[in-house]
Amino acid sequence: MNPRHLDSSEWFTELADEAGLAMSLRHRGRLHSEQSPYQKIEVYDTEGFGHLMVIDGYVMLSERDNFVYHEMLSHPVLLTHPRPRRVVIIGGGDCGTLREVLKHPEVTQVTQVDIDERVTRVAERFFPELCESNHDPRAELLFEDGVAWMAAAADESADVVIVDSTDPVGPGEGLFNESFYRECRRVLGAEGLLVQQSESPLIHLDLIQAMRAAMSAAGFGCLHTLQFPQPVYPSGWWSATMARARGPWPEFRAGDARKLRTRYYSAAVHQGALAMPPFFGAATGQSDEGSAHS
Ligand code: AG3
Repeated sequence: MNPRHLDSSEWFTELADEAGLAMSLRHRGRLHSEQSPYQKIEVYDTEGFGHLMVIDGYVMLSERDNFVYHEMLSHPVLLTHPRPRRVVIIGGGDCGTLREVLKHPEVTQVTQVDIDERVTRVAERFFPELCESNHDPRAELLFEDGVAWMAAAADESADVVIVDSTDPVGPGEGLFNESFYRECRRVLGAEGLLVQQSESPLIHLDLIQAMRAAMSAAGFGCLHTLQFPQPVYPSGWWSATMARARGPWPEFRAGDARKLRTRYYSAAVHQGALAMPPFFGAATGQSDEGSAHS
């Protein structure tokens, strides 16, 4: 069967207008739809990717492939920090990142700050496996504005900040600018590490450049973008950008990487993910050897 037109009662489509691109998943029905105080949250029962969460028309995660994104947002940065104890997650309300962070025995405290409690409640119902560690005594879930929370946090009170945000539109917009990064830099001190999901290296290169420029301007002198596949996001190719006040970039703890139970991440994948293609290096100045900065 090769339908010439996609019937919208059977297909969920995310439009990536900026690239003249659409991504569709066939589904058996919409399981949930609500307008929270902040955004529209939907869950579809897809044929090939299990449950699919969509916010304001943008795909957030699918049951089938979210492990790639959540592992790559968490493990590279945590294993680059020599001793990550205090971790802050901004966004991440589905709790998939939180679950990965809690796999690290050195972590003593994780504070997750998502503006929208409804995302977590919907995840508990439709993605229970992602929420299985939510009652870990090290985890604290706050439902507040992440920008305001960061501005009020004490100097040098976190070792790692993970920004698991939506796209830079709607409630996520304030998480992509210099003033937010400046607060992160203050809260992390000289040794701390920041990581943020940074969209597609192929179709959002301009956004990655702007984000890296804002991070540098905020005092993060040493940046590393890494890449991984994420089939349900537009283009299927995604990235995260790690930042630190200055070099040298620490060697990652490859021995500890080998002890983690993961499905995508490994020490070899970590190394490979840091090798960015020539067009990316030409646009950002990051070398493919994983040693350059902005
Ligand atoms: N964070 C969303 C990444 C951006 C997706 N963009 C898009 N579909 N256009 C996902 C949250 C998972 N914890």
